[in-house]
Amino acid sequence: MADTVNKTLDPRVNRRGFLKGCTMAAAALGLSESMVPKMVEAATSAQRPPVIWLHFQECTGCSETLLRGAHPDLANLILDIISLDYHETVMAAAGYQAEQALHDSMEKNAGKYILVVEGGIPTAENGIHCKIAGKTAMESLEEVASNAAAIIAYGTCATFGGVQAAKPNPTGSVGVDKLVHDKPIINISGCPPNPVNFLGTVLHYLTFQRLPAVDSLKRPKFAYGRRIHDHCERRAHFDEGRFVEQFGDEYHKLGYCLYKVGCKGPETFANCPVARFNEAGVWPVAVGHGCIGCTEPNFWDTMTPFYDRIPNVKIPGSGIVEDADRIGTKVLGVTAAAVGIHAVVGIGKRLIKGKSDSEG
Ligand code: FSX
Ligand code: SF4
Ligand code: F3S
Repeated sequence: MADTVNKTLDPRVNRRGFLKGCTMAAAALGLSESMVPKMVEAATSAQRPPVIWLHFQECTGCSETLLRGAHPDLANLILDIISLDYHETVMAAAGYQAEQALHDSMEKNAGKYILVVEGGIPTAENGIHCKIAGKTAMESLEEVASNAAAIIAYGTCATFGGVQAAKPNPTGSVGVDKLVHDKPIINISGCPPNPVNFLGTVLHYLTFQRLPAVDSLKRPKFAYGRRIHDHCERRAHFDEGRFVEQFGDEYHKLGYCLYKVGCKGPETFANCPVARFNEAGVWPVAVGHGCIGCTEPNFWDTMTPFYDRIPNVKIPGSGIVEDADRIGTKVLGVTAAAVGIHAVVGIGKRLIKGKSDSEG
């Protein structure tokens, strides 16, 4: 069945992409240069972990972001290091055949498979708002989670309920950890989440045989340990009081800080400014839109209105650097992080070059 799933996807996986993906994940994990070969070794092991991927209440943007063509190397790397036994939106099988695949994998890999959950789980009225193959999402989750080795809740819907949980949450949507209490669970939030964080989590699991360290919301610290605002490329503008007053104004064109047009970066924990999205290396703030806080619980309620500024964040005097030393330290911190990730990408390029040289 893993082959069936993989055959439906772009087969363009190659050594260059493989090393590049491992290097990106190592950089995201904050690992030193010496760990990259160990991760590559773990990723190329013959023992690919079986993965069962369930979909509940969601828009499927999480899978789309992970599998679509902007970064085929990344998608293929993920599909190369795991054995994707069941994934409703990409598997070729349907109906009873698909159900059989699910049960075969659960039986064969009992206690060993990773369960990935995408989407919120409706609990109101005994969960009737989402049914697949005659079972409610609550029943499917309970059944498949019971024999999982670990669970990755992928996306803000699976981690915190997501858009369906916005007030008044008519279906009683919740994240996985509200229903499953006896398994290791990691929350990779974001609407959608960054595939680099999924890859980093899986590679960490393969390399160290355990999930990475998490914060109080079960999010991996390597990805959610810092506020967006603390490593944003527009932070120097914030510190010096240079703000976009409205979208399209001259300050917007100059790339000033988006705080006044609603950026929620000061209250949002994620690595978007460093991990970025797609091969183009962009993220919301880089293309001129504020962060809407999509990695935080209940952001549809707590971060709205999206275009209003967050109250109670101190805005420095316009154009005045109040504390040059403090600001200099912060800017240096951002720069150091950026230099760090580029340095590790450079290591990857050297590894690729070394491999090519030795092959050729
Ligand atoms: Fe939710 Fe994912 Fe947002 Fe969409 O499946 S996190 S609505 S991007 O797709 O679950
Ligand atoms: Fe960046 Fe937003 Fe913070 Fe401004 S408010 S520095 S745009 S994260
Ligand atoms: Fe989401 Fe903000 Fe990143 S909206 S994608 S956490 S910049």
